[in-house]
Parts: sequence; structure tokens; C-alpha cells
Amino acid sequence: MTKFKLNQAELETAFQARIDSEQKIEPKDWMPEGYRKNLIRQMSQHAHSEVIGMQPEGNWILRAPTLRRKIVLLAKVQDEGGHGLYLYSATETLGITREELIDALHEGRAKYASIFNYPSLTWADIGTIGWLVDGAAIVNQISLQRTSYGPYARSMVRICKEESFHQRQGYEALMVMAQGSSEQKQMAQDSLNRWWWPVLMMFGPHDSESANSAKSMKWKIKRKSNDELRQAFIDQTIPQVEFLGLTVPDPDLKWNEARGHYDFGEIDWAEFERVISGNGPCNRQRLELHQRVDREGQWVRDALSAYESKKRARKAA
Ligand code: BYC
Repeated sequence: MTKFKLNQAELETAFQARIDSEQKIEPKDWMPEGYRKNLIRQMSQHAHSEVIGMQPEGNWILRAPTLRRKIVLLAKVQDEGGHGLYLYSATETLGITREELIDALHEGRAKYASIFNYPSLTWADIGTIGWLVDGAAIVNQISLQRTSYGPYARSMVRICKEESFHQRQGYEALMVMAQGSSEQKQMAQDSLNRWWWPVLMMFGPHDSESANSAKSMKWKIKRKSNDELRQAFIDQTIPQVEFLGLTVPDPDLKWNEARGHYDFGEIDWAEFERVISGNGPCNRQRLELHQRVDREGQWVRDALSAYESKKRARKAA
């Protein structure tokens, strides 16, 4: 039988045909270099976000108001660490090591979600993070369950289940405060005021400004656009805000009957740019803690690899 070798253009056409017919791409399949690089970028930034995202909540584990709240928060923060681990493992299937990914984070070559550069100042912020930050993450990640790369899509299924528990525990914590004393209600409102706009920034720049979207949509890495997801999040969240008896800090927010969606005000994109380029309120602190913990854990990784090489040497002997 004659074997034909496909040239680059034919390989790309066959690859796109697989994407268009909704087949998942798996680690050993041929893929264009741009697809691989773009996935490494997005997936590793997603993994970094999960791990750096443990910091604002970790800040409150020792100060949770009751034992029940503390247990729930501890479990949630551990889940986020787990999400980071699935996502690093899924990224490694693209032929890059965990060490390279972490170096890129530490050297400022890889980003993580802008939202985690804001401080968690009060207990109400823990409710708000669960409700809104995890809520926004779910809206985005539900669509990523259908992403074209198999390991990424499968990791999203489990992550979404856990995020859904996170969202509910946050909303429940905030509901208790919103129905509590006037000071507690004020604390909940103040928290919503500070987090609302940064949460809307989680979905990224407008579609017209989104450098990666065209490629990512063509390859079905992204299934919905930044603006579509942001709108879906606002539409589903406003009734929840109203149920709590709170208000969002946006004078332009109003229901648009003709569009069937809420209209809303313009995001402060200058603030977004500042935060994603390293100059947000907590960027330095977040990265320094990650670097310190990484240095302090080096001996554990050294011990593990020394043990592994000893085992291998013994087996070979
Ligand atoms: N923050 O071309 P664009 C969680 C960057 S964690 C920072 O539209 P793309 C949780 C973007 O990277 C869940 N950077 O990008 C954890 C790009 O720069 P580069 C986090 C942002 O990729 C703990 C540039 O701006 N979820 O739930 O097409 C506790 C232009 O943007 C942001 C994910 O990571 C941002 N918000 O679309 C609690 C979801 N937005 O890379 C909760 C996975 C944009 O070219 N990621 N940039 O240097 C995605 O879905 C997409 O990457 C995005 C951006 C929608 C975020």
C-alpha cells in the first residue's frame, strides 16, 4: 500500500475540518504550532489564576466568623488549588513543563486573572468572591467545556461542578449579611461596590480589542466571545442582586426591552490595562508570595526527584 505524506497546508485543512466537525483534538494528534502556543497561553494563565486566586480568600481562613464558615472556606480554597493542578497537568500534555510555566509567571511573561490583584478587605468580600468571581468564572468555563482541546474540555467539566458549589456558598454567605444588621448590610453593599467593575473586567477586553479572539474562535478554543459572556453574566446576576436588596454601582444599568438584555456603563479600561500590566493594587504582593512559597518548597521537589532517581537506579542495577 502506498503511504501519502500530507504537506503543511493539507495538514492544516484536515485539522480545521476536524475542528469544524466538533471532533476533540487530543495530545498526540497533529496540530498547528499556533494552536498549541495559543492553548498553552490560555490554559497556563487559567492555571495560574486558580492558584494565585487562592490568596485573597486564604487571607480570611484564620478569621472566618464561625467554624462552619471556616470549614467551607478551607474546602473551597483547596478546590482552587486542585483546579490549578488539573490545568497544569492538562497544559503539560502540550509538551511544556510545569517549571517552564511557573518561570513564565514569575518573570511576568504569563498573566493571571486581573481580579486577583484586588484586596479582600472584609468578610463580606469572601461572600462576594464566591458569588461574583466564581459566578463569572462559571459563565466562562461552561462555554469552555466545549473547547476543542480534549484535556482542557474534560478538566472544565469537573471544575464547573465545584465552581457551582463555590458560587452558592458565596451567595448564601452574602444573603445572611444582606438580611442581617444594618452594618452587615452596609458591609455587603460596600463589597459589591468594590468588586462589581473588576468582576466585569474578568471577561477581557471588548471583542473589537481582543487580540486572540479571532484565532481562538476559528479553532474553537473559545466558544463564546468576551462581550457575549459578559452580557450573559450581567443578565443572570442582576436578579440575584435585586433579591439581596443591594444595588450595583452603575447608574447606566437598565433593562433594555428591545434587546432583551441589560444595558450597562463603560468599564474603566485604563484601570484594566494597569492591572494586567502589573500595576494593580496587589500585583506585587501576589507574585512575591507565590515566588517565596515556590522557593521554600524547592527542597520537597528536590527530595522527590532524588528519591525517584534512586529508585530508577536500583531498578536498573
Ligand atoms: N485578566 O485577546 P484577549 C477562578 C489578557 S480562576 C488578565 O481577549 P483571550 C477562581 C489576555 O490574556 C478562573 N488578563 O484574550 C480562582 C491577553 O493577553 P496575552 C479564571 C486578561 O485569551 C480562585 C490580553 O488581555 N478563568 O475562577 O482571548 C478563586 C487580550 O485579551 C484578562 C480563566 O482563566 C483578565 N481578566 O480572552 C476564585 C478563563 N482578560 O495572553 C475563583 C480562561 C484578558 O495575549 N481564559 N486578558 O498576553 C479565558 O477564557 C480567556 O483567556 C479570557 C481572555 C476570556 C480571560
